[in-house]
Amino acid sequence: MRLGIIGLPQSGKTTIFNALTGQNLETGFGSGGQMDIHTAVVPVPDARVDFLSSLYHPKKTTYATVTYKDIGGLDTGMGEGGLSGPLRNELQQVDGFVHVVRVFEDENVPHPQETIDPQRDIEILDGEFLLLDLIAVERRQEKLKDEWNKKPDNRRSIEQETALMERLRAQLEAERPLRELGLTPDEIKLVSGYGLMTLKPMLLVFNCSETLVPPETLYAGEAHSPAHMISLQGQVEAEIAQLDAEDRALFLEEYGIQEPSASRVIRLSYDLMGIHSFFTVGEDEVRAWSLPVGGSAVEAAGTIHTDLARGFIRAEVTAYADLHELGDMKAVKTAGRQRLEGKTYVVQDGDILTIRFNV
Ligand SMILES: Nc1nc2c(ncn2[C@@H]2O[C@H](COP(=O)(O)OP(=O)(O)OP(=O)(O)O)[C@@H](O)[C@H]2O)c(=O)[nH]1
Ligand SMILES: [Mg+2]
Repeated sequence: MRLGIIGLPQSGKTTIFNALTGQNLETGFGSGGQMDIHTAVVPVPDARVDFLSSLYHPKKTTYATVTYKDIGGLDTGMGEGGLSGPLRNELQQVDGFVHVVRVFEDENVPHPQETIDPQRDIEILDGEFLLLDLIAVERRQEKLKDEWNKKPDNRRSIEQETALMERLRAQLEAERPLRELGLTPDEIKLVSGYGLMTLKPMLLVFNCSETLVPPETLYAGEAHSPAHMISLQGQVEAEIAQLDAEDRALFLEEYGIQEPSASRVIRLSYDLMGIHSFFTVGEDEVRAWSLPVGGSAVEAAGTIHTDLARGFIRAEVTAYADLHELGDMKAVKTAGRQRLEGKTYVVQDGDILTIRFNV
């Protein structure tokens, strides 16, 4: 899963990229309209993995991961559909967005709109994406008209897609993001080649100064749900991420912080993507794997190895909560809480799986 960190110039994207990834890229330079991209793979913090690891003492512990891309340079033409081709291309390739919105006041850091106004900034970027999508949908509609004349044999599928495009267009003209439409998997597949921006999930991250301001007071629009917003202190978080484990623990204790906001952002952005985790356990490795919500046991097996899907017989399934409650796998089995499931079983978040297979 790849998430693009985006936002207006000087909103703190690179600062928050550093906070999420533990990197130490220079901030404050200003990309000056140039495309400027950094990438890092980040483990998703998960207390369940920590517990499993303490239970099995494996040689290796592997967390689920997300990839963050700090995508700088979204300034020229913003709000006018004027993003450059290469930049648009980068944006189209990520699976979702982390939109960094500036809340912090600092007269040494210029704001492209001069004043601090989070709601306005969100609307500028949303407006840009709505416009890009509208252009893409209109272009596709033109193409479909052509095809109707050129390919009479395909008229059925052309008609279906034309109806879908009409729905998309109506939504965009009402200035609403496409992600709200709740398209079916088939419909999503149909439009997947068009790089539609507002179809991708988006997390709003409000970058505050010394005092945290709750998201609800910063954004009153309807295009984003409160569940997909979070406030943090970018600079403090970036500093925490530079500390080693021991110093970090001391720092958090001193300030009475349960966990860094960066960890919550990582988990939120993982959840936002419509994926969840199942686990495999053993002496060699305790590992979290990502699976789309609704994925089946055989799909989970295939995520581990294609052979496991090909030769799938049964999955031994234990709910994480049962293992956590009963303390070890033997007790789980004795209590009759381990199940054998077939290929079509819908894997639940936190399931511990052992695949029985034969190839
Ligand atoms: N006071 C304060 N300054 C911040 C905070 N976050 C970032 N800054 C400063 O704001 C400036 C811009 O931060 P960057 O992280 O470089 O912003 P950016 O969005 O990556 O900027 P571009 O890539 O140029 O668009 C830097 O000087 C940061 O030190 C914050 O939470 N508080
Ligand atoms: Mg930057």
